[in-house]
Amino acid sequence: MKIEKETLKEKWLIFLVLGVMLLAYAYKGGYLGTTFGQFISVPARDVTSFCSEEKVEYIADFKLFSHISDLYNAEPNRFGFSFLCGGISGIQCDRFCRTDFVNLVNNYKYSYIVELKDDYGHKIDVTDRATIGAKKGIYGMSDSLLVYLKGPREIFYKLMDLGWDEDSHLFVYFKITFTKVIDSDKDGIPDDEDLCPNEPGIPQLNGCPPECMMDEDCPDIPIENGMKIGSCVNYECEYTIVCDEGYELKDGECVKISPFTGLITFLKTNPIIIGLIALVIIGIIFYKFRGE
Ligand SMILES: [Ca+2]
Repeated sequence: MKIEKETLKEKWLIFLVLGVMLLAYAYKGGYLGTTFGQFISVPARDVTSFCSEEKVEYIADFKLFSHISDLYNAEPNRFGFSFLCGGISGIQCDRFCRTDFVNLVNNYKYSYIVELKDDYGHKIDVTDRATIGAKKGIYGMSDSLLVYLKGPREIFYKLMDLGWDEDSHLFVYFKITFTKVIDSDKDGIPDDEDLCPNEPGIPQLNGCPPECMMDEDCPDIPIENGMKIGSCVNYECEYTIVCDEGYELKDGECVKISPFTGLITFLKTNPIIIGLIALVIIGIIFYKFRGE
């Protein structure tokens, strides 16, 4: 019984420590102020945000705690920045537009630029090495937007090559713009990629509506002495005219086949036979002249 009571005490202690940590976090307004691993939390005061339903933008321009040489020596294999939106006081969420970062990353289009700078205003653009991600916290707490830099060791080599002062502080500037994907006709193809933004369509036609999806969508049409047979080719109806028996297609119409038509067609398509007949005729003429 005695042991159980002591365990209970320790549990309370854990809750107390957690409570103090959470309060400290809430008080600081989304600023954890430490680096854990090679992840650096951006102080909330250093992030400005612009929010509307169509567009959400975050801009941060802040000084890292480390000197360039510290980060260089740390040999980080992953390095990034995050800013957090805490759910305790709500203050942090107000600052970041009460936005769900995971929803933003998954459902909005985004573009960003990331730059590293030193005390003297030298800067390099590392946008092509940056990746954006989002993490959902527990019960809306510590939801974070993450900016990763890939291959940071190479980046720091590059800084040294550029003659940056090892004792200089490292600054980071980033600007992330999320733009809502607007799909007016709700066909799954966003307006800016949709050739027919106000008519529901299909991806194969860049968002334009298809004329047909299968042959049944292109019914056959009876015409005089024949039939227009419809078939669906590349989402458009194509028609072939088939004439009734005894009729042939001429200038888009079915006309009666003349008695000689068959013979002429036969001769046209069999040049060898024409050649043989010609030879026979020539032969007969020669034979006749020879006799005279
Ligand atoms: Ca659309």
